[in-house]
Amino acid sequence: MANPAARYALAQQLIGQAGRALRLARLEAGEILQKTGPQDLVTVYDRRTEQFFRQAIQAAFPGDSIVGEEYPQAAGDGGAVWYIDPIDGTTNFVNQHRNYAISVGCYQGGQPLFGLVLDVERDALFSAQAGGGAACNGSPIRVSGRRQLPELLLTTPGVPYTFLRGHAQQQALIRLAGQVRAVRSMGSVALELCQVAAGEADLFVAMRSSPWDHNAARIILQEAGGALCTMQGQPLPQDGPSTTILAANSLQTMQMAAAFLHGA
Ligand code: 2AM
Ligand code: CA
Repeated sequence: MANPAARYALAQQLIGQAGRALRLARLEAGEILQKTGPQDLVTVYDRRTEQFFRQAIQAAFPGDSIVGEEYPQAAGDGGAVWYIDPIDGTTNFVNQHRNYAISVGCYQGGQPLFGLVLDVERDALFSAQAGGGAACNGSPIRVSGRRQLPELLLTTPGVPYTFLRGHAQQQALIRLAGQVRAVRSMGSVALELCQVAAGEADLFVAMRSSPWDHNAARIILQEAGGALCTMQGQPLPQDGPSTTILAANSLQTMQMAAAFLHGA
């Protein structure tokens, strides 16, 4: 069995160090690169931060696997699996220097061990260990108790993908946007899921999210009392390619939203 406490302590130490370094970062023009186009950026800081985590984790736990956004998976030999997004919300990092996160999730044998999401510029560390509830900077957090559609705040990280591009739920999502209290978009899967966990948002939809984007925050959301699934109502896979997400402040709200999206 893994040693969750030692891994959790290492993750806390590394995320603190990496956050301090990113707060000091001042991007130069040549340090911003396009991955697939102008809406898909990577910076030298994404790569440097992920290498920092990889080297420290591999040194401490050589049997662990690491799944990160910027480098190919490092396959271990049966230890824990780490999901690392060195910067979630890279576009915000580039244009705002705020509203971006470092996301570190750790699993063993398909079971969650812990999740850490650092809102870097607010220095707000969202955390959860399996079965231990969720916290922000050590203070417990909890989902909201809102249940009625007209009182819900909906967030979505990618407005064009959610509302503008054609997909099976597009029209239903546009109708949903017209019935909830408000729609917000911060542009970070991890931070928006943590907003639901903290009761600051009630419903979340994403048309694409990768394991490193959501595997830390999903533990935090579930420990805070929330629920999540794919847009098709299936359990969110731990691995694999990009997926849709429907997340909510409770199972009840999630089921209500799923029924709305599928015309029930
Ligand atoms: P990133 O900043 O780590 O790239 C912005 O819409 C949100 O969606 C961010 O959390 C962003 O993560 C994520 N995202 C951006 N491109 C993505 C893609 N191709 N697949 C999955 N998630 C993506
Ligand atoms: Ca990223």
